[in-house]
Parts: sequence; C-alpha cells; structure tokens
Amino acid sequence: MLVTVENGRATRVAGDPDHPFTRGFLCTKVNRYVERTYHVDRLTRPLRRSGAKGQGRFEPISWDEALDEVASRLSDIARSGDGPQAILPYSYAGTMGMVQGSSMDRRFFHLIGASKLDRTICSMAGTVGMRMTVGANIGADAEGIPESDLVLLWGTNTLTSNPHLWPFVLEARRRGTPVIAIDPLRTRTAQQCDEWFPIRPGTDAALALGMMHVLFAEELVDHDYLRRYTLGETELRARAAEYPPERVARITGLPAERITTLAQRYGRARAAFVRINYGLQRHAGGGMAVRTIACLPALTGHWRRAGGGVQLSTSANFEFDRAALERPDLSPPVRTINMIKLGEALTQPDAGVGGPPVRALVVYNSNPAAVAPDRGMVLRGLARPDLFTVVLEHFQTDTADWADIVLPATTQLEHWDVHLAYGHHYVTLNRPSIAPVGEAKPNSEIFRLLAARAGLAHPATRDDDLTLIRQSLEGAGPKLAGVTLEALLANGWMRLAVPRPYLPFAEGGFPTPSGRCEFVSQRLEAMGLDPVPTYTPPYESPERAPALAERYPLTLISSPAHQFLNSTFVNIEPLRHAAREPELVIHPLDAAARAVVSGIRVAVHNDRGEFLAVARVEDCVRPGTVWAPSVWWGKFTPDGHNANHTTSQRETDLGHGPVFYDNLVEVSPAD
Ligand SMILES: Nc1nc2c(c(=O)[nH]1)N[C@H]1C(S)=C(S)[C@@H](COP(=O)(O)OP(=O)(O)OC[C@H]3O[C@@H](n4cnc5c(=O)[nH]c(N)nc54)[C@H](O)[C@@H]3O)O[C@H]1N2
Ligand SMILES: Nc1nc2c(c(=O)[nH]1)N[C@H]1C(S)=C(S)[C@@H](COP(=O)(O)OP(=O)(O)OC[C@H]3O[C@@H](n4cnc5c(=O)[nH]c(N)nc54)[C@H](O)[C@@H]3O)O[C@H]1N2
Ligand SMILES: [Mo]
Repeated sequence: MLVTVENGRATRVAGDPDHPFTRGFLCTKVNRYVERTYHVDRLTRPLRRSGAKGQGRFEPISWDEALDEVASRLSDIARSGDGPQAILPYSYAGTMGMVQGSSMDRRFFHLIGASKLDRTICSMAGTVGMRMTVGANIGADAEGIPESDLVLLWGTNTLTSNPHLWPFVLEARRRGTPVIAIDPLRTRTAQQCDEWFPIRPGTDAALALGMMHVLFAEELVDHDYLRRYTLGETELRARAAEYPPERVARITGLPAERITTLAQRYGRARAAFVRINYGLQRHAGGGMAVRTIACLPALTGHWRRAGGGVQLSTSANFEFDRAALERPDLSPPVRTINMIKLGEALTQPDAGVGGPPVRALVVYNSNPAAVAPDRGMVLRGLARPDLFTVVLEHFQTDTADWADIVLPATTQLEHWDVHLAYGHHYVTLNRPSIAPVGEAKPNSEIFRLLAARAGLAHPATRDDDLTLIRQSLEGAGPKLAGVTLEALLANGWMRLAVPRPYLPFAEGGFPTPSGRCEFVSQRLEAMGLDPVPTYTPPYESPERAPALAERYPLTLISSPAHQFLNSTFVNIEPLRHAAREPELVIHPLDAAARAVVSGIRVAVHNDRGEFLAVARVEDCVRPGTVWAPSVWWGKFTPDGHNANHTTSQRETDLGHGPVFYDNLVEVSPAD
C-alpha cells in the first residue's frame, strides 16, 4: 500500500503498481483507510468508564492514570487467590502484523502468567486439515493460475474476500479456461463464473469423495504420481467407492450427472487450480472437508504443473521466528482457553476449562462482542460487574462499550510492522507514514509501558519495534533467506525465497511424517479420528439432529458483507450505507412458505437467540439456505443484535475451530 502524505497528513492510499500480486489496487474497504484513520469517532485519548457497564459512557484520562490503573488492577488479580490465570488476553485479526499482533503483547502476558488463548476463530480447522494431508498449510502459487486449464473457486467469495486473485483468474479465462464456483450462494463471484454448483452447506467432503469415485473408476488418475508420492491409495480407493455420484447427489443436493461431469473435467484437465478458502471449513466436518479436497491434485498429478494444485493458504511458507518474537519460554505452565468459547469462559465459574474464573479480559485487535459466536452469552459475560475489561482500539466498538478502560491504538499508517500473507508469497514491511493520531500508541508500546508499570523487569519487555522485526527475521527459516530489515527498508516488500513458478509438490516432498501426501494419516488415527478422508454431516442437519432440523429448517450463512472486513469498517459511513442494513437473503420458495416478501422485517431465530433483518427474496441462495451478510455492530442494528446471536460455540472436527455456518434457524415475519 502506497500512502501519499502532505504536510504530515495522509491524503491518499493506493495499491503498489509494481507489486506482482496486488498490482496497483486496493480492496473496497482499504480504499477508505485514510477516511477511517481520520474519522471523527477515532479514539484519541485513554478513557475510563463513567457510567454503568455497557452504557458506553466514558471520560478522558491521561495515559499515566490509565496505565497505572490497568497495571495495578492486573497485578492485584495476579497476586490474589485466583492467581494470574484469572487474566485472559483476547486478540485476533485487527492487524495481522507480527509486531502489533503477536510480539510484546505475548511477552507481557507470558511474564505476568496469564491464561493463554487458543486463536482458532478463523482458520484452524482447515489448517489442521492441510497439515494432516500435505504436511503444512501451504499450496499452489496463485501466480500460476494463468497457466491453469480449469479453475474451481470452491467455498470462497473471491471478489469480496480475496479480490487480488481475480486478475489471475481473468487471465486464465482469456485463454479459454472455464471458472466454476462451488458455493451454496450465487455470490457476486459465482455470478461472474461460467458455472455455479449450489452445494448444500457442509457437504463438500462428500462432493470431493464423489469426484474421486469417478476419477478412480474411470482411471482419470496419474498412476506414477500416486505410486511415488502418496500414502494409502488402496484405502482411499475403498473409501471413494462408497461415494458413487447418486449417493453424493443425495448428500450435496447436486445432480449426479453434474458431479460426474465435474470429476471428468477435473480428471482430464492438465492443471486444475482449486482455490478453497476459510468459509468452507466453518462446519462440523470442516477440517476433513479441506483435507479431502486437498487430496484431489495428488490423484491427478496436477501438483506437477504451474496452475495446478490446491491453495487454502500460503501462510506456513512465512517461517518467521515466532518463538523469538513471542517468547513462550517466559510463560509458566498455564491453561489455554479457546477463543470461540469466550461466552462460556466468561459465564462459567471455572471458565469451562477448570481453574479460576476469568476476572480480567484484555482485548486488542479484536471485537469479540460482535464477531464471537453465541453473542448473547458473550454479552452476558462482558456485563459481569466484577469483570475488569481493557480494550485497545481505534474506535468505540461493541466490545469497547463494555470496557472499564479504553486505550487508543495506532493504525497501519502510524506504526511499524512486518507482515506475512495468506494468499501470496511476499513479505511486507509496514512503515509509519504519519505521526500517531491524537494520543494513540502502538499495541507494542502499550504493552511495553504496562510491563514497566507492572514491575516486569525482564529485558525482553524493552525491545523496540525495529528490534522486534529483526528478531522475527534473524532466526527465520530458509524461505525467508535474504529477507532482512535492511533489505525490507530498501524494497518495501520481497518475494520469499521460493522459485517461480513455485511448485511445492511437483516431485512430492510433502512435509508429512511419511514425506508423502497422506491419504491415510496415522496422526489422525492417534487422535481417535478416521485416518482416511470422510464426510461428516453438519451438527445441525437432518442427519444428525432431525428434531432440531424440523424446528429450524434453514441453514444460515453469515459470511462477510462486501463492504466489511469482519466487523471492521462497519462504522465508516459510505461502506455501511452501501451495505444498507442487516439483510436476510432468502429463496422465493422458502419465503413463500413463510409469508415473507422482499422489504419486510424478519426475525431470524433459534434456541440460542435471534436478530432482525430486512428480507431480500432472491434465488441467489439455494432453497434451505439463507444468507445474512455480516458482521454488523450491535449499535448499528435496529435491535442491537447481529447474526452471531444465533451461532454456536461448538468446535470443528479438527483444530477446535468455530462452526459459524453450521447453524440452523427459522425465519418469521417480525411485523
Ligand atoms: N471484504 C472482506 N474480505 C475479507 C474478509 C472480510 O470480512 N471482508 N475477511 C478476511 C478473512 S479474516 C478471511 S478468513 C477470509 C475468508 O474468505 P472466504 O473463505 O472467501 O470467506 P467467507 O466469505 O467466509 O466464505 C466464502 C464462501 O463460502 C461459502 N460457504 C459457506 N459454507 C460453505 C460450504 O459448506 N461449502 C461451500 N462450498 N461453500 C460454503 C459462503 O457462502 C461464502 O460465499 O477473507 C478475508 N477477506
Ligand atoms: N458470524 C460470523 N462471525 C465471524 C465471521 C463470519 O464470517 N461470520 N468471521 C470470523 C473470522 S474469519 C474472523 S478472522 C474473526 C475476526 O474477528 P476480529 O479479529 O475481531 O476482527 P474484526 O472484526 O475485524 O475486529 C478487529 C478490531 O481490531 C481493531 N484493530 C485494528 N488494528 C488494530 C491495532 O493495530 N491495534 C488495536 N488495538 N486494534 C486494532 C479494529 O478497529 C477492529 O475493531 O471473526 C469471525 N467471526
Ligand atoms: Mo478470518
């Protein structure tokens, strides 16, 4: 991102035209980053709560007062009978920078002895699915897509969530490559594709097994690749044999002929590119679904060629020295709390996992009062009068409303950082281009100051941000060879030390225990799971919960609105106005059965909670599925609720991830 600064003020942000992947453009939201940075609602001073909890009334205080109060309250809790594990840090994706996201903050909490947070809310199911199959969460290089002769956008809304991939897809298409979307919604991405497969949510593993059934049965496989580089072909053949297209049609809701044709096209392609993304894995069997799809290119040998293979992420290629940054060695043995169970952690005395109740919550880079599942329970927890809550933020979010102390944080324009990527292979240095707005401070600085006030004298609490960047690079893995702070200062961004084209598994080399693509996984077996790819129905489905499915027959997908980044940017007026209001997209058949017409207000509800939305009756969702573009802030909705009032705290099969889209609801006119 290039920032134009005039007289100390940022006036414009733009993509870097020289960047091989982002190619000179920014997404809809980040285009508004200057506006967001100088927004009148930007937090510029530390605040102390002056009204009742959750009322949102605060008074400005000095940094000295704020830091003293936070340090002394946390120290008191640490020294109390409950001990330091009563303190819980909570952070996620606000900034994904290594310095402002996972460095001094971790050192601070480790030294104080706080509980650890299992950061599962986004990607863990798929990440573990990839690890168990190809060995790490890495995959095909998107820059190869123009060489591809078949592109599957499988459970990803590319034009919204990953727009920088699109020019590569268009380049392939100009060469005649068909582009296919597999998604329960005809998203703006699916609309641009040549074909749309409206799959029933949570059934992708069955579709992939059905494709394998055809690939094996019709010998559309690369025997040489299978023999040299895979483990468990016999077992996988047997499993795939259980999934003939007719059976898969009943599971997925797709016609058997279309499943067969898709498999044949995949098998006959020279190099099919499968872009899966994280939306796909937010279901009970999400980890297995990713694992199963990740097996496909090993059947056909597409990994051998540029443009072939699967990509969920590229992130594991960024081998930063995380231990040097986070210093886990500084932590005593403590419990770990899963972030998707925040509701339970705050409302159950032993935090649902044993040990002391959570008495202090320190939130940064996250807005759990909007994004965490089972929002009703999360809000009941945040409302506890005895909970001491600190929020480091840019804005007065739903979460900040419940804080005792709010601390103003800097934005990307105001601080140093170094970034990995999860869809390409370039490291980025983030330089501050303007001075902090108001009295805002970087997260790293806030935790350095808190450490000093709390009397944590360890030298690791004194490293400055450039030192932190150096530490993340010095002991880094071979793919970061040549990436130094000096080189980054000179170049801004740098490609990882991977070849071009980057074909990670052209000749095997899978970083699994066997060195092969593991169709059979002993590690999964040891975890008590099926060692071979398999289909697990959603928790909330007629197969697994028939009574529930009768009361709540519709699956709610609450994937991001085009204008929002999870809950970030919801308060930026032009973006919010473009998103209009909380909406529910419902198929004409489902709407008619409920006397719902476009424009009326509906209640979307289940046993966990409800939220209001305006109905939009359209056939861009498959019957039985409804869509609520998300993630709204409660304070901008008519009822103060959002879609996460209905989502559950259950975990995926692998990685303890969330099941946001494994969620049955009913919809009724709200009068
Ligand atoms: N504009 C914008 N961009 C973003 C984000 C954002 O909030 N806004 N978030 C960023 C983050 S943190 C992430 S993790 C990524 C997420 O990026 P994606 O994974 O692309 O995100 P989602 O929009 O959650 O899901 C994508 C699609 O999966 C579909 N889907 C849901 N369930 C299923 C299923 O069972 N099977 C199949 N085949 N499809 C299914 C949804 O209908 C949706 O269209 O995007 C990043 N980019
Ligand atoms: N229903 C439903 N729920 C979802 C999702 C969904 O698709 N549907 N998506 C899920 C996914 S994929 C994810 S990744 C999570 C994301 O959930 P979060 O990690 O909570 O992400 P955001 O909602 O973007 O909120 C991030 C907050 O961090 C703040 N922030 C940004 N930069 C900084 C900084 O440098 N310092 C500080 N202190 N604060 C900063 C922003 O102002 C913003 O309020 O949400 C999940 N929740
Ligand atoms: Mo995410």
